[in-house]
Amino acid sequence: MSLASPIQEPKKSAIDWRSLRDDFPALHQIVHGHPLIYFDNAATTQKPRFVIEALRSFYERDNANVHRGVHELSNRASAAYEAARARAAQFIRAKSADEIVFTRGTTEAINLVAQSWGPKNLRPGDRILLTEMEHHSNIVPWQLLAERVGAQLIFLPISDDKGLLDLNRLDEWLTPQVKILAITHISNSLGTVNPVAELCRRARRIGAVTLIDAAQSAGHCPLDVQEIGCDFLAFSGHKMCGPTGIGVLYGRHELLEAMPPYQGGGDMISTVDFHRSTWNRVPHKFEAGTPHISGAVGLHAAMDYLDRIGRKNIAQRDHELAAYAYERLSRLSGLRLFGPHVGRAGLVSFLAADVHAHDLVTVADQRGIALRGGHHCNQPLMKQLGVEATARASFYFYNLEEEIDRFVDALREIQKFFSR
Ligand code: 7TS
Repeated sequence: MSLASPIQEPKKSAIDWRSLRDDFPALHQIVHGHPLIYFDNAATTQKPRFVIEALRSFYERDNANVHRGVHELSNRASAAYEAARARAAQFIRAKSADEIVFTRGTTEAINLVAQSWGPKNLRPGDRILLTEMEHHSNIVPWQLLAERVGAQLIFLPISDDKGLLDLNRLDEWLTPQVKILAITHISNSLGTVNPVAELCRRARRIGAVTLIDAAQSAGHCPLDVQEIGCDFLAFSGHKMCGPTGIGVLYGRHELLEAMPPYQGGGDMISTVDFHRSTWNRVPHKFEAGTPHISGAVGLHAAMDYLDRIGRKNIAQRDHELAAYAYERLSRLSGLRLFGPHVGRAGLVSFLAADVHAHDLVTVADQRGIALRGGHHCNQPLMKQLGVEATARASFYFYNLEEEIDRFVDALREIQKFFSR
């Protein structure tokens, strides 16, 4: 499919996933003598020409700083930057563009909440509720906050290798001391899709604030912050066909309004005196210094690109690829698979007997297959699973079943080689 022919809500068969690959220049290359198979999409996705062209066009025509000039180029850059904000609001169905703060990515968005909302709202003895499957980016900012204010971190346990949260026991953790629940929507190691709307609903009942880490979901399924009922939501552009260095913090307006600035300088002020300053209105209060203007422009293009394919279709494609990979891998002997059997997001995490995850991905790389091996910034989760690392293949809509076949064949050969 090309972007010249936008598709609204096509049925499964209406999308020619193979021809979509033509939109991605990086997919068509030879690596170590083999056609590239890019299965590291949970780390970052490849970029379509549509996004690359948007960046090029911005730098060739409209490049200027935002919100300060009165000249034509500055006006164009400002308009493009604010259009991206409005598009991001629409993308996650926020009520207003003022609820969208541009950040460097998910990690910075979570740090912003922890450092700005946290100290004002947490007292010694209060609790921060996370889950055992969080990425370090949704653990370490809360550890820094807990140390600063004397709060305590607690973790919702996962069941077992299937990696589901035990909602029957949620009330044991959701006590009145819990002031914030911060959870991942999709686990980057297990592929678990958490029932975030249900979790937010239950947290709200005890008056806790909620934050959703949507790093792995924003580019993979429709997101509606009003339906989820969260207070904050964070995502990164680079994991959804957009550029690196740009991300979004969604925050409910009244919460953002009550929060102090995160960093000082640049456009976040209203007035500055030698000893005192006053703040710009939300969301500019949280955007100190020259922002990543081209990043916002590229993210805008990425959101348009994804919505022309349809995020429902992308979610379905993710499920198809993951189910196919899971089914093929589960027929190999000596393989331990992590995460849910069904309803998984588009990735598989596994360990092969006799082969360290790092060796496995190194040999796979020699066959042109890009996997990831390691703790995936989930060290506490790895400890819970009783492993040091896993190998991971993470898919996006441009991957094909035949790439999974080639990957499974390579895996079989690698197993044979290491078991000698
Ligand atoms: N949260 C989750 C669930 C993630 O998977 C990641 C990155 C982040 C937060 C951080 O995102 P960033 O854009 O701010 O860096 N996950 C991965 C991964 O799985 N492999 O490399 C990065």
